[in-house]
Amino acid sequence: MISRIDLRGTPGDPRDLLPRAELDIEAATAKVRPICDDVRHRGVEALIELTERFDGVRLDDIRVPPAAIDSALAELDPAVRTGLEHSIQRARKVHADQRRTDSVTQVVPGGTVTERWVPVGRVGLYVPGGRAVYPSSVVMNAVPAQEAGVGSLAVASPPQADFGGLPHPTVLAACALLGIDEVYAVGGAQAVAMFAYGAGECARADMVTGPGNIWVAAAKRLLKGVIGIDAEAGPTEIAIIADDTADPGYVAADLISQAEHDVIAASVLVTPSTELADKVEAELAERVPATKHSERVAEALGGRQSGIVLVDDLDQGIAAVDAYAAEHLEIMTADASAVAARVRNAGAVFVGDFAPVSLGDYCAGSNHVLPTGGSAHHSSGLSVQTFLRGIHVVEYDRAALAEIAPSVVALAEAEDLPAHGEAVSARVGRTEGAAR
Ligand code: HSO
Ligand code: ZN
Repeated sequence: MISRIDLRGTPGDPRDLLPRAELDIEAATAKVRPICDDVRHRGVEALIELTERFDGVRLDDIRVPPAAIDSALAELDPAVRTGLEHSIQRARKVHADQRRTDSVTQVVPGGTVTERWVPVGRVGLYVPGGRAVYPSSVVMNAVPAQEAGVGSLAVASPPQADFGGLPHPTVLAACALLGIDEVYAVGGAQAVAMFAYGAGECARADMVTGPGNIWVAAAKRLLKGVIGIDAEAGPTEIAIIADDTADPGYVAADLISQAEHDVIAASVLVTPSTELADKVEAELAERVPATKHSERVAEALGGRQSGIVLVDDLDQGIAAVDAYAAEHLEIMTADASAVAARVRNAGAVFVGDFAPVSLGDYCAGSNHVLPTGGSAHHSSGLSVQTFLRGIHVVEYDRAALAEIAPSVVALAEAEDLPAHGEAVSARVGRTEGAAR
């Protein structure tokens, strides 16, 4: 059911040989454009109409009453509440350590550059509804924003007819635990437009983050520039590099765990051991039919985006996972920490037998919003840094400016921008280009 890709004896860049699905967001942007324009021009009225059309719920008001958020928490299953509390506590611990202190560099006597880290003012957090209701993603988006010091944080999530026209109650309860009381019952592309342009009570935001379906991704791509966005999230991925010391039951369980998200989720095992590959296949054959979402899992594992990749040795295996740049990479080899230290490209790395991806999805303290589709080659997951801007503050006195003036003037002249040089000469007197 899962295919095999044999890289043995084929040195070189394996990037094109590795399985990966592609999502066509471009095609969706044409459909999303009129929706965004409508929200821009007609505000709340448009949001109410679009919500009725797409979610089948007629809203009186887009804002979720704070009392509904409180009662969702009061009615939450205590075990889920404890789980969310653990998730929040651990994520806070890790993300608090990511806060940045300003750096002050004295470039020369009388000349300093300070890098001042300033949080984004207002952030809109999108939380999907429907099949993929992830209160854990509320935690993973809200905690870094809060730890960065974002002053205003609002959530949008589609209303659900089954829940009295409110967003999913566990999402509301997560908001309550995180201290978020500004929640809108709006979903899809129209929610992104609401944050980008503002509508009624919802003031425009500086940035929108959070997962979503293809329409949400298309709206983010379209409105990027009007509003800041996080990275575009594609289908989830797990890659596992494992040798013959790995437990095939653990490997199979973890491949299944991420395949459970979506029929287009990717589960990839990279191994130099055909024996392990055989054992993992046998485990999959046993476990897949028994798992709750077996059809979805079987389709994901059988898709061309998933596979077992055979390599000559761990060196080639590391080269392969580096080329793939998985959202999540598990390492189940002898001396897993040493192998982990050699990995260059991955959204997050999970080391050894007792750090499965699902720990990271909920309660490791790490963030689960991670780069997909190979973007781990150049990007990182969500963090406090995502919600900060570094502002350079430049302070020079007259003597420090005079000292460097010839260089500024020379560079300005070289670029045929003499007025740039004159702005310096006006302060410190005429200079003759770089002399020393
Ligand atoms: N594995 C997903 C996150 C998630 N898992 C949410 C369960 N809930 C993408 O990193
Ligand atoms: Zn997951």
